[in-house]
Amino acid sequence: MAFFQDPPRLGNQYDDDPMLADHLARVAPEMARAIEGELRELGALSGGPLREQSLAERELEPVLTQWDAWGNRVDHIEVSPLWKHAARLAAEHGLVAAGYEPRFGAYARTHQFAMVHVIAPSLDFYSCPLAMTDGAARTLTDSGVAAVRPFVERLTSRDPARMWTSGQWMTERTGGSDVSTTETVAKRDGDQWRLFGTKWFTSATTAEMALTLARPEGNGEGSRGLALFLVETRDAQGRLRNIEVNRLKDKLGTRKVPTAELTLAGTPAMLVGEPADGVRSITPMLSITRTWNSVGAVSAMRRGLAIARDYARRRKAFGALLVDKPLHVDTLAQCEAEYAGAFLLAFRMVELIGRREHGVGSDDEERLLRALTPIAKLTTAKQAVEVVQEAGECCGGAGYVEDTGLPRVLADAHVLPIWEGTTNVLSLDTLRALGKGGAIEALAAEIEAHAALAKESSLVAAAQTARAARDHALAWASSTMKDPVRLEAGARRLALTFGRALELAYLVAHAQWCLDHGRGPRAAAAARRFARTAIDRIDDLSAEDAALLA
Ligand code: MFK
Repeated sequence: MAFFQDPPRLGNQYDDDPMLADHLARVAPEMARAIEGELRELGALSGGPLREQSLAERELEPVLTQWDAWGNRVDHIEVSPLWKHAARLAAEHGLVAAGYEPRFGAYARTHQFAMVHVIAPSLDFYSCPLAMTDGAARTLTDSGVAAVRPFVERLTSRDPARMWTSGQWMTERTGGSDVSTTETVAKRDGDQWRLFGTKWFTSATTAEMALTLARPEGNGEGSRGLALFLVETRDAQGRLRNIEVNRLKDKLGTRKVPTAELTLAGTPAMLVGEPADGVRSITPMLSITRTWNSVGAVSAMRRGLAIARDYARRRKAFGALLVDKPLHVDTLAQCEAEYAGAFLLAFRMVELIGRREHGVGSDDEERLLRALTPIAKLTTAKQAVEVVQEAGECCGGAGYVEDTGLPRVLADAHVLPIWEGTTNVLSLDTLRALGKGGAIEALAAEIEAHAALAKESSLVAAAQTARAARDHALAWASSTMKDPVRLEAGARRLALTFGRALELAYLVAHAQWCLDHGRGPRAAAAARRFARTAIDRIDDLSAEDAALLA
């Protein structure tokens, strides 16, 4: 009888992994009980029909039709059936709205992102437009401009017929990182403005609106001369409003996301706030999308591990199941520990956003959150690429064959360290955040507060490792403060050290709680394993490093 490998299968993506349930039970037990049914429902969809639909539609990518048969410019983008389904599901389950609803008070964001964590890996990256929609809702709300309220109501609606999504058009040919060089010009036209320019990376171009930056005519150079604008993409007849879609990007991953190059040829736009300081005005968008990126990284790791773990229980080699092979166990255990640490870092950030948005966060928490956002984004994105790569490798050659669906998980994960700010840009943003008074102290205290919760001896030892990495980072930062070249060169290592020290401290606290509450030894094993990996990444640029580039 010829051998055929049993393919990996997914179960309920909520029940399958204790991490989310344990976390919710620890931080918000009442809410955990209230939303369990909803999460289980999403978990069944995520592990079952949605995943099957995603696999079945693997080759259905967005199609841009620029002209109709009669020579009219139409620029219609047809997205996949799963994307249309995802739009309805996102509205009905409140994947954006839940973050703005009063039901769970300061835990509204935890509720929202718990759902996102469970469902996102089966939505073919529909999380991209949802992230920007959430970011736009936050940015417009924070602007305090009354005229934008109807748009916020649309973005946070649970009615699929009313809910809008928003794009974020920031990147131009001059760059996605240095936004200050934006070339798009805004000209006054009566009561409104018109935008002229090219947007080079506009994801989810099918959105009904977008937030964008442009330079009002006569403004000076640099980011202070930019302003924030809201664009409604279509008129009442559904025609694009002086927007041309030049091309869809041919990307490595996120191929279901219609990412386009656009020309704005007199596009009507509403100024949001003052006609200047647009970068500062759009920063709430950046903070929210970076949070989505972190949760997306964690849920991508979870999906990779769910597949690899199931495969290890089905695949026999050299006379035994992979799950019984010590080297395979060693590989997967490391991935599980990375996932657990990343999960707690991302969801702590989520918790702090909820506290801030409900007015219960302290000033120290505010400073902490500002620093945690770039640190969590850059740390979890790098972890996701590594873990998802290992998970694919755990499936051998099958992990490299497109119609298993496995390479897609890896290709998609590669966007995480790039999208919404690269690792280096976020490392520099970490320096910017830590440069504000009290931020570094708030970060150090956060690590201490969680490390101090350890009681079990091996967790106490793990907590010491987190403290030692933190103290080395603090000492390096203080000795480097007056040396901008050294500081910049070490910024990534500093951010990663803080990121990993935070993850370890959170793991220790979570593991102790799990031991105390009969939730098993799994989290403690993750904490101990994580403590044995490189937490402290502090090092200096050497004089000979530049020679490597010569
Ligand atoms: C899913 C499908 C994906 C498809 C493929 C996608 C591929 C990639 C496509 C992309 O291009 S994504 C890229 C998106 N772009 C970014 O995320 C921007 C990255 N760059 C940065 O984040 C820069 O740090 C930044 C543009 C913000 C630098 O701008 P500036 O103007 O040089 O910074 P400046 O002058 O330091 O900051 C201006 C103000 O904003 C300051 O406030 P004040 O005026 O009150 O002093 C800053 O403190 C504030 N600020 C800057 N960053 C902040 C912030 N405030 C809060 N949080 C932040 N992160």
